[in-house]
Amino acid sequence: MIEMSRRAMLKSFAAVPAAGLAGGAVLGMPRVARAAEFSFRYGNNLPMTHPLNVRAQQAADRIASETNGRVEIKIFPNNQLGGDTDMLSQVRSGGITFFTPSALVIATLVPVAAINAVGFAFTDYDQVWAAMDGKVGGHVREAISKVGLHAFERMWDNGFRQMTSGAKPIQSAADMDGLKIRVPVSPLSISMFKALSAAPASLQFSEVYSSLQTRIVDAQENPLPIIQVAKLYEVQKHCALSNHIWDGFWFIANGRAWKSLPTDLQTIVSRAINEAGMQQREDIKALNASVQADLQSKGLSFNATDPESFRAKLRDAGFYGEWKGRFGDDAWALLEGAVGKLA
Ligand code: X2X
Repeated sequence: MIEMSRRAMLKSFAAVPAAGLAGGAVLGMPRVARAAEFSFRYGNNLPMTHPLNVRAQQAADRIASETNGRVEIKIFPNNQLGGDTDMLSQVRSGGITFFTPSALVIATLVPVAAINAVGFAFTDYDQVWAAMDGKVGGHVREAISKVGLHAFERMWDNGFRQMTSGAKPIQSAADMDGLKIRVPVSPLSISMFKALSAAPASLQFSEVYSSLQTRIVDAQENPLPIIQVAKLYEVQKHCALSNHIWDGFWFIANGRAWKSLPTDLQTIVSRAINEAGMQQREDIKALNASVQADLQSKGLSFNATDPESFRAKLRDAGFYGEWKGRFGDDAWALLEGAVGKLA
């Protein structure tokens, strides 16, 4: 019920032309700022404090200034417009113009987008950015364009995902047995955690804190900066440094809205968003150096894991073979070209 009425409201918003919202100067009234020619809404699932939103806001300010106010981007952070699944359908319909889904999430629409999230594929950031700024990323962007969305060139960093739990620490693959763990709404995540004998549950990010608090699940997995900004240390005790998936956000735009922008404005918007993405990567890199100490001081206890036990279990369960088949030989060859032989 609530979902329905919210959607109806969003639709009616989207139908109002930008010029209709601001109103011109009325005789005898103070001058009202001129309405932007292109007024865009950008939704995402993270709090304003995450580097993604800090840098996106700077990009929006830069775009407003470099276009002399012709392009305005308003950010709706923190799932204000609904969860990832809602925002993905809104960006397709044009209800919102921009969205930054994780690769795991956009993969529900563009399956090959999950290729960077194959378990234990990447060992470090040099490998990650060479692949995502190179052929692997190019292949994914091409697939995204086929569903009517525009993906900007530079992917933004979410990070290497780590596992947190409440009851007991996770040290090796054996500890995954039957573990109720929240994962994003993504077929690859479900497949991977099932292959590890866990009991994964797909939940929107907006549900993670409360599902841990009410013990619907006992564990979750996310990069440390997310665990920090979403305060997941308040509802989790242990953190296993598993580095099991590298995850990033694609900055995407509704294809029709993007094409409606004159090329000079497209150039300004692309440059601002891509450069903000590069700075956001540096922010996460800097955070990665300090975030563990901060989380420890807030009561989360950390342990290392035995990565080979996880890889062996995934191999034995046929995980790599299955996903090679699902992504296709071409995409898989690009991934293996970046990280070495996997299956
Ligand atoms: O939902 C998550 O776990 C998050 C925030 O990492 C994603 O966007 C996939």
